[in-house]
Amino acid sequence: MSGIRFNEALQDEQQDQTSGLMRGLRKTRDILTADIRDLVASTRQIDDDVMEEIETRLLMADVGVETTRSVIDAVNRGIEVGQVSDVTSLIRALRDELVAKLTRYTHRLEIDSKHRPTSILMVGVNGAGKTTTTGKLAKRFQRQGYGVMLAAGDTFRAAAVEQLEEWGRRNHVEVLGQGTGADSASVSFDALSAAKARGTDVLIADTAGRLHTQGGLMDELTKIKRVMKKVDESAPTETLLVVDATQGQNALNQAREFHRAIDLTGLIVTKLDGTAKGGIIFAISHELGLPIRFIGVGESIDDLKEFKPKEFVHALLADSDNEEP
Ligand SMILES: Nc1nc2c(ncn2[C@@H]2O[C@H](COP(=O)(O)OP(=O)(O)OP(=O)(O)O)[C@@H](O)[C@H]2O)c(=O)[nH]1
Ligand SMILES: [Mg+2]
Repeated sequence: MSGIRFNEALQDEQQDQTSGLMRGLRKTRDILTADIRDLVASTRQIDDDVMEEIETRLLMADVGVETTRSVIDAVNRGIEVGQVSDVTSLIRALRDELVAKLTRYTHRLEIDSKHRPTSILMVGVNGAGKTTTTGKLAKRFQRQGYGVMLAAGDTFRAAAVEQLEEWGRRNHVEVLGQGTGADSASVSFDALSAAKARGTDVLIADTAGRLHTQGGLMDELTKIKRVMKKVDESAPTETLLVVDATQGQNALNQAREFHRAIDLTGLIVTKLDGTAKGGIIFAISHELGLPIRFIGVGESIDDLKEFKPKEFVHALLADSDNEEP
């Protein structure tokens, strides 16, 4: 990215955050609220049929049974006491309830400059978006002024190391690796040692994709964590599961199993742009109680957004007739 574009990107970050989210969450929004005004207009009131339709849509968007039930109950109470009486107040009530479901999960990923490096271990199934998200995160931290180093811990897939190294060369981010076939734990150990010795702010370690059902490969992640602790007892600072939102309920299973096996500290949910089931965010948060750190809403670098419940919900439930989210 050129210097000028870089500056523009910084200036436009807030705007991008909003418009990128709107674009990225379009498919889910279409299911949830695209024609909600028509729906209410056809019955001229917010009655049981309207609420049932909204309930169905929340379920279709994979929000999850419990969360949907609780949101619908709360909105129904609003209708009873007259707080919800038209489409605008209906959308507002839905938003408030949905935001409330997520606000427990808002902790930001903090970089502690007094304790270098903050180490981030990226894990997840094949193709979830670990490597591209590692790159996007590295750029993000660099923009914020932090020194970043990457560990090419996917030593399994042919060309994975070269892929990351090439990316690092183009983006001026140092990548430490030992080539395909090397021991991933040893790569992470060496990279963390180097980052610590040099006082680098952030080390991000990529890993090979694996299924949560592959016991041996899950053990390898435990080993990676163990050897990182030999360098720094508190490492890895973050163990982030990258899940692909288009996998719906399967993403939820992965989150559950990875958390059980290796104690996650948070999640990154990618490819929300490719699914109408963006509600999976609610189900994952509800069930795991883990913070969602970032969300991916597209393939470009700016499409990795910090997860902010209010912005997220507003982008899902835009009241298109009269406002920006
Ligand atoms: N549309 C969209 N595509 C994404 C997003 N995040 C990642 N991708 C794409 O998903 C594909 C797989 O990404 P990778 O980063 O290679 O996934 P990975 O988890 O490293 O895969 P393995 O190393 O094979 O396990 C790439 O084509 C990415 O561009 C996103 O938020 N939206
Ligand atoms: Mg990868």
